[in-house]
Amino acid sequence: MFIDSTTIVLDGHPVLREKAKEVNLPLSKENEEILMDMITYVRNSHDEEFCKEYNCRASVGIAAPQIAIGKRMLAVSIVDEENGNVEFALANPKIISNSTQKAYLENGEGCLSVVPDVEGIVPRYAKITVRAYNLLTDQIEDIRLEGYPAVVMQHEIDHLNGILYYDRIDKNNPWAPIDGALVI
Ligand code: K1U
Ligand code: NI
Repeated sequence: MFIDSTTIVLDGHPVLREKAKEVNLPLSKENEEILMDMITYVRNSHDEEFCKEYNCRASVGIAAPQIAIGKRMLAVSIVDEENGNVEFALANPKIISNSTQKAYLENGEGCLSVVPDVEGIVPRYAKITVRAYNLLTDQIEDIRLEGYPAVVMQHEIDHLNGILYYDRIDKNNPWAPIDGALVI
């Protein structure tokens, strides 16, 4: 399936509020293809020409419910020249541990399925360990993440649980800083 902006469902679509279902491992050919198409979309979205042609928004991740597929699969591709690129194509990801310290992006988050952006601080864990099958390595891995990649991963895992980032914003005080949190 070729994914472009027309494939992505927007807030209001019921699949975005459902709990996605675990997939069988090893992945079926069909699920392997969906997950490869998801990581390809995120990689492509870093390319200005691609985004112009397919009217897409640059992104660092996508979760299967965003393409109306209620399965526990997500893709992340973060280009970081200083610390190296971070890429995952995961099935059945589960946060198995987290720091007590919180973290948040100082300018808030965005989402391909939420237009326009909702402003405010989105509290996340500063560090997490995720256990998942990674299609890019063909292995079940324990993945330790901190800072920005940890925030992105939590945003994508939220999609698998029917949660959108604005659910986590304090409605009464959207920009209230969080004591002791890592500000990214
Ligand atoms: O899941 C999604 O809707 C994609 C979303 C992921 C995300 C954004 C912000 C914080 C956590 C997770 C996006 O990628 S929105 C676009 C974006 O953040 C971005 C795009 C290009 C370069 C850098 C960031
Ligand atoms: Ni999102």
